[in-house]
Amino acid sequence: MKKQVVLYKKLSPPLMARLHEQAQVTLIESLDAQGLDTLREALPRAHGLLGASLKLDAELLDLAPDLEAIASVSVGVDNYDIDYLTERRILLTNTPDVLTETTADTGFALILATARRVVELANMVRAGQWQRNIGPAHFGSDVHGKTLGIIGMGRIGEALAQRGHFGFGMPVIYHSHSPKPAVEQRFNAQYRSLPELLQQADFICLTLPLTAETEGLIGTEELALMRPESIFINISRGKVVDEAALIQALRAGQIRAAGLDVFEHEPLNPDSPLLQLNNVVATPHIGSATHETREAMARCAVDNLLAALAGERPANLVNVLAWKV
Ligand code: 8YV
Repeated sequence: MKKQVVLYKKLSPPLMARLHEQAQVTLIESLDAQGLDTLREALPRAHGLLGASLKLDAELLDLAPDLEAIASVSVGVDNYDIDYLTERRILLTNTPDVLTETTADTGFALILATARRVVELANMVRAGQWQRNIGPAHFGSDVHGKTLGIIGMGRIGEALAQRGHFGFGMPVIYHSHSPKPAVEQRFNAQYRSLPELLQQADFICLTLPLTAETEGLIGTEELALMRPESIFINISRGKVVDEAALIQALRAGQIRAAGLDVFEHEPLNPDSPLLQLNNVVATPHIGSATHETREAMARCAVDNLLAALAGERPANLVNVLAWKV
């Protein structure tokens, strides 16, 4: 008897075919109100779930008494109640590694776009306002040789350090749970306390997960430590930052600019004050959003789910305590 799998994210035809071979598949086409109703109707028979960007809490998962595994098409797992899942012995898997390089590329895209005012000046050209040679009023800031500060030295932080060190000759400083000797050796990176990093870095990049510990990590006090010429980059989660404090700091010129791929609430409200600021580059959570990487993530999630449903330990198990001993 095939296990019942509920998908709330569309997969490519090859991956759909692979799943259909191994499981009875229900696809939730979209996560609008109707889609969520369909999901609720499907949960009572579900053994496996696969998708992303949906808060799967106890209220929803209590509807799934036979659920064995959830395969998230993401590296971040802040939208899951991990203690609840572990208590119920529901395996949660994610897709690290396959998205590391692409997400670090996004981080550097924001560093360059924000420092060199690419979006603002490209829009000026598009609006037909390029009337004479560019002068100081339109100058940006150099990236090469500037100090790259990385908060959260995991896989993505390391990939960002690699780009800064080898690609742009940037001295790398970092703050993390604990010192990372291998990173220090590879990239000549130096550990700093959070206040020291905020005071010393020219580019301050958030690459850490959203947890109870990191929520609101960057607030008014932390922003006040940054220098007026510093640039703030967030490719982690929006709620790691007090967004109202960031807006205030940008408006007051406490920092030069911000490159943001994530926000407290997504999609970002079109009326957000962030979008009224020329020194903000805002992208719609495109961290891992390339054809190649999203396919690799989905493939990884399918591998994880099929392994879990077959009673095998999946490669990317998040809540290891849920694994039967
Ligand atoms: C996407 C991400 O939001 O992996 C994550 O944690 O934030 C991004 O890759 C996610 O993969 C949704 O598809």
